[in-house]
Amino acid sequence: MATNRTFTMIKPEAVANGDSGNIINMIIEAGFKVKAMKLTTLSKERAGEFYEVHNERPFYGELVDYMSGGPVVAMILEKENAMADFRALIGSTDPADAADGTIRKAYAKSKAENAVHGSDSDENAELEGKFHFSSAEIVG
Ligand code: 3AN
Repeated sequence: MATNRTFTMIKPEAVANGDSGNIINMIIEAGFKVKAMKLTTLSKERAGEFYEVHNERPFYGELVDYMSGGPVVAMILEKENAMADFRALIGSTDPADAADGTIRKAYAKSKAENAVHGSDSDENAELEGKFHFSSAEIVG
């Protein structure tokens, strides 16, 4: 059964470019409620742990360096069908393929610097949310 929560991070280049406010606005206008949010910088170790599933991929080292290179905005979001609807809102990994109206179409620079992360399954949404937030940091 689909859960109603997902997890996102606004990535370092989008935070550095001052795009966080506009991205959060797109998320809220799409009907998501913010249940937890923090501005935080991942250490290399924590970024490596977060992206452990990609550790065999050629871009893993680059991804870890990039994601630990500046602050990110981490959020738990709530909406019916949250994970799938959020993946639709962010658009394709490569911004060149992202549809009009998506966050990546508007703000991503490249496949690596692609503005936002969105969990790719309900199970990962739960794990990733817990990776960043204690239960006391999540509003009811
Ligand atoms: P998505 O973020 O759309 O779920 P994944 O899971 O394939 O895409 O990739 C995870 C992250 O790895 C992406 N958000 C992106 O930052 C990075 N990435 C993916 N493909 C590449 C690539 N070809 N070169 C560099 N970084 C990449």
